[in-house]
Amino acid sequence: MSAYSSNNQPTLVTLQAHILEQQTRFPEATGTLSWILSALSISTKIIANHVRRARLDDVLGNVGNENVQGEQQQKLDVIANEVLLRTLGKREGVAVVASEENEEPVMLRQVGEGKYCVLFDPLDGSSNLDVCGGVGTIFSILRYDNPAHSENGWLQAGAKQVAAGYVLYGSSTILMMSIGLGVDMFVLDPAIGAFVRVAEQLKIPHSNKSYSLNEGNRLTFPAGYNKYLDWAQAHGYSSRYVGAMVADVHRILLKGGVFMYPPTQKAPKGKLRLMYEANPMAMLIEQAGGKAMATPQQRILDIVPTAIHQRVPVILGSPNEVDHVLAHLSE
Ligand code: AHM
Ligand code: MG
Repeated sequence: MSAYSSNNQPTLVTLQAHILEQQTRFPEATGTLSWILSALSISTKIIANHVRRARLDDVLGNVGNENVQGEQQQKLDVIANEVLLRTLGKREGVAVVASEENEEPVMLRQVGEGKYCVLFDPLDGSSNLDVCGGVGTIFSILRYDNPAHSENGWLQAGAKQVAAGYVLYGSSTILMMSIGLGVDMFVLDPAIGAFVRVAEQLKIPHSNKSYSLNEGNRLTFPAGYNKYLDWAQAHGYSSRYVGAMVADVHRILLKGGVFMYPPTQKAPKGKLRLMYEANPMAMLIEQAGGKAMATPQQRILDIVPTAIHQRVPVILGSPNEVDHVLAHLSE
């Protein structure tokens, strides 16, 4: 079904129109959040353009610096980060921005002058860039308008996110977003320069015999993960792993299955970052009817962070598939 010509969807809905439509459901809304979402949309269109042109513009490869996580910064990590900082910096409602690429959150306005904290991973999976693989931007928005928020006020549990989403720069540019009213999907139409809504209220399949994790780390996984993998392989499961969270989670959200990044010897707390990778993905997955856990007892969205770049183990996806993993971890 085309986004432009459906019988039950006579009007074309762009992301902009969708955001304004959802804003009307909150009579007290001032439009500040909508304005921030629109800045994110513009940023990701600019980043999409850089990603498409990366080899032509000779911006592939490392900058030669390490970010705060001790990882090599790619040139496009830096470009994408600057695009987001510049676009969001101008939006009045933004009090704080925090990025995977910056050691400390950047205070733009005091409590009272800005209402929101915007956290992001500007270019997730950027090592995939050199081989033209899928990469993405992940974002999370928290309120920051309470006097209690003044010191490290961004350290809030993911359950408090007011919006979350990601953009996948793949064979097409896809934006997935939730403001707590389900998950909606948009595709960037390069001909008109706008994200066009292609699906509303997306639901993740309950089951799918598919798992996604870096099996190369298997020798140092906690035993329960290996028991799960033995069980899954004996039961005809397929393995799919791109190595870019946005691309891997996008497939799980649409087709079902389970995505995991377990603790390893190299990353004993897991590799993925809680506040701008795991939390936004967990919100989308739960809003689509899935599950997102750090351990059998710990829902990701309930974790109260103690540091902006904190890491967390991740098990998320179809409810039945997450349950299979948790059962093996609990044995
Ligand atoms: P990055 O934010 O530095 O790009 O790292 C995060 C990425 C995720 O996209 C992906 O799930 C994971 O790292 C892959 O890690 P590994 O190469 O260890 O499998
Ligand atoms: Mg990342």
